[in-house]
Amino acid sequence: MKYVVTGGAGFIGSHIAEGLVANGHEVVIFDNFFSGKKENVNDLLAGPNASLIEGTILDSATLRKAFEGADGIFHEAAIASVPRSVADPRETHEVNLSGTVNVLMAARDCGVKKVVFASSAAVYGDKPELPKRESMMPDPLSPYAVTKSAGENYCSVFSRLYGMQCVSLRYFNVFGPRQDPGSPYSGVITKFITNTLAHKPVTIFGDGKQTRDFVYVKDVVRANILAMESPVSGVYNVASGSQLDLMELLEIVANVSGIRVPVEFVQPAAGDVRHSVADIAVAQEILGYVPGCSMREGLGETVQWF
Ligand code: UD2
Repeated sequence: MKYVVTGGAGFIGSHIAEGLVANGHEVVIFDNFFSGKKENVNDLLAGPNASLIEGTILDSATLRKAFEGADGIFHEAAIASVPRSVADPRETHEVNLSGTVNVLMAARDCGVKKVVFASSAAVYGDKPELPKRESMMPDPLSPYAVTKSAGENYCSVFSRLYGMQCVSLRYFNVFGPRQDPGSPYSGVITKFITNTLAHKPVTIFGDGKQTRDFVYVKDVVRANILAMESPVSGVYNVASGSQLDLMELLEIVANVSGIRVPVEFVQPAAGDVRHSVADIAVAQEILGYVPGCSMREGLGETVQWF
C-alpha cells in the first residue's frame, strides 16, 4: 500500500512512517519542517520505500500532488501545544483546523479511501468523570482542544458525505524518542528527562498531583496501523489505560536514570486539565488495540535515546 504521513518528520509522524515501512508499505513523508526534523527521517529516506515532499498543509495544490495514488493518509501535522495555542489561538486554528480541512478535501479530491486523524485527549476537558470514554461530550478548555474537537467533527462529516472512512484517534499523553527536547512546549516526560540528565531542577506547574495517561509512541503507531486497516470510521481513545501523577512520574524517571533532581513548584498552567485517564475498551473491541509497552520499558528506551 502507499500511505502519506502529514507531519511525517515530526515526533509521532516519523514513528508511524517507520512502522509502515517496516510492514512493507510505501510511504510519502509530507512535512514543512516547522517542528519536524530531517534527522528523524534520514534513515528512512535512505531506503527505497520512503520519499519526502516538503510542503505545508495550508497549500492544497501540494497536498493533492502528495495524495495522488495514495491508499490512505495519516494526518499528524499540527501545532501540538496547549500553551502555544493559548498564546496565539489564530495560528493554531489555521494550522490545525484549516489545515485539517485542506487535508480532508485533498483526500476526497484524490479519491483516497481512508484518513486517520491525530486528535487529542484534550477534547475531553476537565470534567470529573473518569475514565474518559468516547461517548462523553467534548468540553475543550484551550484553543488547541477546540481545533482537535472540530477536526473530529470534520472527519465525521467527510465520512458521511463523501464515502470515505475517517478515524479520529484521541491520543492521550504520548512520549518516546524524538519528542523535541529543545522546544519550550515539549511534553512533561521529555522535560523531566532532559533536566534530570542535565542534573537540573524540574519545574512542576501546580502541586504535581495532576494525573495523565502516558502512552508510549510505539503503541500509538500500532493503534494507527490498526485504525488504517480496520474497515471503520469513528473516534477512539489511544492510551495505556492507566493513570500516573507527576510526582510518581518523576520517581520513575529518577529510578530509570539513577539521577534525582530537585523540584520547583510554580503556578498551575492556564488551560491545564487536572486529571486524565482513558477507557480503552472501544479501541480494544473495534480496532483490536492492546497497549504493549509498560511505562518503565518506554521510559527506559526514551532515556536511552537522549
Ligand atoms: C495535552 C493533551 C495531550 C496532547 C498534548 C499536546 C490532555 C490531558 N492531554 O497534553 O493529549 O494533545 O496536549 O501538547 O489534555 N507540566 C509540568 N512541568 C513541565 C511541563 C508540563 O508540570 O515542565 C505539567 C503540565 O502543566 C500538565 C502536565 O505536566 O499538567 C502534562 O503536560 P504536557 O504539556 O506534557 O501535556 P498536556 O497534558 O498539556
